[in-house]
Amino acid sequence: MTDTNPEIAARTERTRWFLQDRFGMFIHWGLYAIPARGEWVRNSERITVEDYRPYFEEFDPVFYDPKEWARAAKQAGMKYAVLTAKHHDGFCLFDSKLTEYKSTNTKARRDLVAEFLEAFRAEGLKVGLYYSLIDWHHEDYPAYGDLHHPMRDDERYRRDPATFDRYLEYMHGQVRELLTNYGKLDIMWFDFSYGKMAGETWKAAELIKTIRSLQPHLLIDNRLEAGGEGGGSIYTSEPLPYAGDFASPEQIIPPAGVTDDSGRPIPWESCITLNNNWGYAAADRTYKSAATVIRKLVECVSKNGNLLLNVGPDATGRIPRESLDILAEVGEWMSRNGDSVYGCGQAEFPKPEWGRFTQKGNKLYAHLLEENVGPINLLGLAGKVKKARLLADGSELFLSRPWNASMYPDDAFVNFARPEHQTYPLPDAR
Ligand code: JFZ
Repeated sequence: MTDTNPEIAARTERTRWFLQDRFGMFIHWGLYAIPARGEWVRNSERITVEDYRPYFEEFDPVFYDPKEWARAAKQAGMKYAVLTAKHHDGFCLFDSKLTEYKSTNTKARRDLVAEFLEAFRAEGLKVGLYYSLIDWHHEDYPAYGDLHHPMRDDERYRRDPATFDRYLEYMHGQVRELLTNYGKLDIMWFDFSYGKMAGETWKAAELIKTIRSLQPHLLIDNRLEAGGEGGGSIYTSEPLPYAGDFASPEQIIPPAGVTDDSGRPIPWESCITLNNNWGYAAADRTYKSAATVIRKLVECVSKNGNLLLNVGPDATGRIPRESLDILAEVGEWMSRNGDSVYGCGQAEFPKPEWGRFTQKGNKLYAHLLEENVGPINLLGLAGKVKKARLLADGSELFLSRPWNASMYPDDAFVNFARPEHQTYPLPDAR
């Protein structure tokens, strides 16, 4: 199905792989791993450029081995990954010609982005880079030297738009570097817009022209126009050229998926942390269980969305043990049940009371999110199910008319059940 709107038709083409792959790894890593109180620490604790400097002098991630990260992602069943090439603190994990504030000038002496890309591509994963539009280190960025909540940057931008042009040159220049010197990228994840600091304030039309000319297939998120809460022309049937290819709800899964004002589905990706921080936070023990992560992934797919699950490597370059353990457990589930995630989307049947459906072609995947203690009803599916199998081990499930079917209108529902739950004779069970 092609769309008459060329922007939307192009988006549909570009996002095809993305909507198949469904599950990716977000990686927030930078100098803030040293104070280990989250990636906003410079702002939230009002740390001056000078007082933040020792982290740059000290940064020495001796255990950075992106091959290990890539293996953990792949083993978890993730198909792509997005690394913070630059976060709001302005520190660059790549060898930019446009700044001295970069990893190659630290004790690491390494282009961390280049190594990340090589390692993840080698595992067959698609690769993306996060690039912060906000920059607390650049002297022409409104917040420079006087950090307050950036929600008020736009007032200062209005007072002095001239110096801001120099920042834009820098920002556009770095995007050009990333898209020129690092081979084929799959995603650029810009972050983020707010108030006046949105769209054309970033010279977004020009930036997008550059991006599309350098790497036409590249996916971009919607944050050249929006923040984590949504908004922007991606939600209309006339998206602007810089509206982005997918919506990026943050820390929530939209209750009914994401559609535009004409009801057309919009590609989307929820980004969600494993504990309560994006950047490494040593004291944050609030890790989600693997079961919770799996449920969230299934919930996203059941609403046509993706899950970008975050890890925050520590200052030595290692993904925290807790995170690796969760990923391994998720991977164990994915190795058996990945067919119910990859290439799947919203089912043509409403959400059942006992869990979620995902669907791929004529296969309906029933995700039972409660203890399996007896037959499960498939309301509205009578006459529509040929057979049922347990995905994890391929074993046969029995389909039947329920014992009390007479209580319901003809053909209202069928049951499926494990053999051990068949406690009464079922003449037409198979
Ligand atoms: C942003 C970043 O600030 C954060 O550090 C992280 O990288 C996350 C993925 O993205 O988080 C936001 C973005 C926008 C809002 C709040 C947090 N917002 O619009 O309120």
